[in-house]
Amino acid sequence: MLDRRDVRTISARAALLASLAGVASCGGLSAGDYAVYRVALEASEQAPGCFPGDRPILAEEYDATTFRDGQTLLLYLPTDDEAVLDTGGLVLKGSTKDDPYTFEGRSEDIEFPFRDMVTDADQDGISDDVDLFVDADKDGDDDTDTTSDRVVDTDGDKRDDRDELEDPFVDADNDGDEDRFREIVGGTRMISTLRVHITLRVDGATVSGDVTRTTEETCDGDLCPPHVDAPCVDVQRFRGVEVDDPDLGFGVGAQPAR
Ligand SMILES: [Ca+2]
Ligand SMILES: [Ca+2]
Ligand SMILES: [Ca+2]
Ligand SMILES: [Ca+2]
Repeated sequence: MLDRRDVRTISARAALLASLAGVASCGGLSAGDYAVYRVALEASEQAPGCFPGDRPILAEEYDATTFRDGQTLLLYLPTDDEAVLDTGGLVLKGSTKDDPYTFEGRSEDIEFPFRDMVTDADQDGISDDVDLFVDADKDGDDDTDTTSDRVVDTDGDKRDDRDELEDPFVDADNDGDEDRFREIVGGTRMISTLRVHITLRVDGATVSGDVTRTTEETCDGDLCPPHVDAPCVDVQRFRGVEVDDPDLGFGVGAQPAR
């Protein structure tokens, strides 16, 4: 089981290996070239943040396996500077200037969890409870001041819109929806981030490296929970060999391998 210090140590080691490798070219590939590798992935090592409440489930600490997951990696160079790694499920971009190769991908999923149905008669997006000037009938007079604005009747049914008992349904635009209410979305955002980082060391016809997946939940706004779980860092190491004359099928119409 990895803790954060272990993750940092691995990162430091990876950086050291990268610097020791120097500036030698990555496998001698240039624009238009590709290489296919079949690799065996070890069981993943997960940081405490991958478990509910950041607490690893005790029994899982004793889990062990010597089985490996098999995966095919396709490395190709669209340009002399750009390296792309297709893992079958994800396609990640990297640079040919890195040795070993490093590939990065990142996605963000943003949710606005707080929504509320409020009165917003003038539909300006500000709840009328806190709206300093409400003017649904657009006559320039504040609807909340019954002295200056004596009648507000946007749907022309001769019933004052401000009194829900007098006018129980206001629908000036005839779309079947009540005009005085509106769903307001709170400013608080929950952000789910996935980052994938792959290091790929090419040594002749063999490869090795690691896949680090980091998933993180963060919150931005006034209504955030006091505690958000630590990021889940999941590391899988792999080793493999280059496959000569691979029989590959991709995308639409691709034939499954036999
Ligand atoms: Ca309003
Ligand atoms: Ca008005
Ligand atoms: Ca009315
Ligand atoms: Ca309406």
